[in-house]
Amino acid sequence: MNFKNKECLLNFIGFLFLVAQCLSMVEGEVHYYEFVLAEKNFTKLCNTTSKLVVNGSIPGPVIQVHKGDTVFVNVHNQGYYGVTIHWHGVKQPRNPWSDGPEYITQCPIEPGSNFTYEVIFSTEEGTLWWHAHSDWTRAYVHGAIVILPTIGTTYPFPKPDDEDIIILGSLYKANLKDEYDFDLIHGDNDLPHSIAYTINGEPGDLGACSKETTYRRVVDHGKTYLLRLVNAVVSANMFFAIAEHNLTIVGMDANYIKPVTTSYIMIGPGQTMDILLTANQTLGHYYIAARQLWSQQEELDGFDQFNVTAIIEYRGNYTIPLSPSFPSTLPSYKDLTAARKFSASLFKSLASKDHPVNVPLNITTKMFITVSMAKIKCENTTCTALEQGIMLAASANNISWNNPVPTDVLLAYYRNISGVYTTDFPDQPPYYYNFTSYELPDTMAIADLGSKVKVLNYNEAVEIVFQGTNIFTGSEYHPMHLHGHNFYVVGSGYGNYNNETDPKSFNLVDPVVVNTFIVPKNGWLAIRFVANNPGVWFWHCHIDRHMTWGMAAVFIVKNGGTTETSIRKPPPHLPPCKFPLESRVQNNDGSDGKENQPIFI
Ligand SMILES: [Cu+2]
Repeated sequence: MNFKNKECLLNFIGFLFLVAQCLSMVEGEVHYYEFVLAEKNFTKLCNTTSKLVVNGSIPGPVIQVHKGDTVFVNVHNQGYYGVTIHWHGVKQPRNPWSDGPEYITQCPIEPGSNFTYEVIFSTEEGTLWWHAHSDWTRAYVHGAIVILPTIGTTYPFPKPDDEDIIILGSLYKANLKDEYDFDLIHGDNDLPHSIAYTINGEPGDLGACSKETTYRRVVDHGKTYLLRLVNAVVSANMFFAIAEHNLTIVGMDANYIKPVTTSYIMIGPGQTMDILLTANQTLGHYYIAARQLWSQQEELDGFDQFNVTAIIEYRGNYTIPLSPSFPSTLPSYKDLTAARKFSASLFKSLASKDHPVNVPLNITTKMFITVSMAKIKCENTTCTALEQGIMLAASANNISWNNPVPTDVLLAYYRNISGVYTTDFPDQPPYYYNFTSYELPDTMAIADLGSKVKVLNYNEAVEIVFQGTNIFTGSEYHPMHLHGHNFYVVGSGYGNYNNETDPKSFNLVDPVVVNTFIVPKNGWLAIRFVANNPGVWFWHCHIDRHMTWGMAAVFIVKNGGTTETSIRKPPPHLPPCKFPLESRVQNNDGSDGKENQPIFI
């Protein structure tokens, strides 16, 4: 073989190698997990109660993959009620069958049965999480998803020396499922309240009987750690800080961002953040701490005021302090100024060659959606009464989402079953008013209960402005979550959205790409995305109190006309739907004569 032929052959081998690498990037690896859901006794805060968990632990197992991999998770339900699992932030191209929200894309996996989810990763890289998506079971049924860069690539920041997962969670007093079911039927419109927060399942030093089990992380001086922070709390936005250490946020919702260095973090339920922590302080013990942001009525104090802690311990020879230092930078519960700092403008995408930004510029569908507390008239049905014939609710464009009967939306759509949902979710609220006023008439609060979906054509370029309202003086920070897509956060502000002046300040250059973002209290949030994932996709406030009350709706993204742009075939053995489903408007015992109590919304 002469030199030229040799060179040709080498080029050809190189080409084959490149093709193989490209194919492996598309295909990714395949992983298999077994999740066993079962009740187990846990002793927390001096009390022993049974909780439904996955594989015996809170949080449950970590799913670790590389970008573009596929995971099969076989979920065996050995509990005593039906459950579904959602892979939060995984876009699942063409595969809504494995997305998980109950009565939206599937019916619950009944006790004694199992269902295998196929979780398809595509562009996600960083940290996401999985959780139950049926009633509030997710309180203890959740875990982290770690998505490492594709083999042969690396982070867009210096490689950390080590990493750790920090999951914020909630604790409830008794059996949460029983409490939730009871409250839905008898609860005078209230829903369960947590009694404490947790870090990796533990309340920490400040909780009764909890000191022994506080989560501890040993660090070496001078090293940098990647903390994968997940807010799995059921119903609260959280402040988070580490004593005497700055935090550098480098990723949100499995997308990299331009680094933001801060002394505290605000994180909504559903959100995830990748944070760099450099152990550069005096050798010692330092508290990691978190507490709730209370953004509702200032005068109410009955919320969960628990301060959850974990500890960072430096390795080395030094006198161990009696107590670790507590972060002085952790904002207090009602510090709305501290919350304001965490607006959309703080975060920017990398917008680089390797991590490009493609914000849709020619919008084909514009929606203006009020997210609001609400009330529903239910004279002709039975419901838990706020006053005679009125039920407390939450709404989007004055529609309060109600799970459909007798089957889930996806199956009804796929099989053309009529009467399950309607396609009239409105593009705007029924009336315009001063949404953020302090005196709003109750008539603005009236919502319709419905299973109304919005149908989008394939590749529709969508802009949504979510407008928070102050109905029932109940405005607060709403973390809105979209299934099946990521979206660009192009703008955000306080007060009423102005459709002439506010778009001028939109960031169309390097906005963050996320699956969840917070609509500020008495403010608005503008997002954009391309509806390029055919399927049925839930969107909702990730504060579960609000989701349960109906601050939710569904997008149906139609097929694009080719196999590659159409929903995949359903997997075998979808969990069957049983009738009747749980609903907020049945089994009412009527007014029990109790005085109306302050309600936390
Ligand atoms: Cu909300």
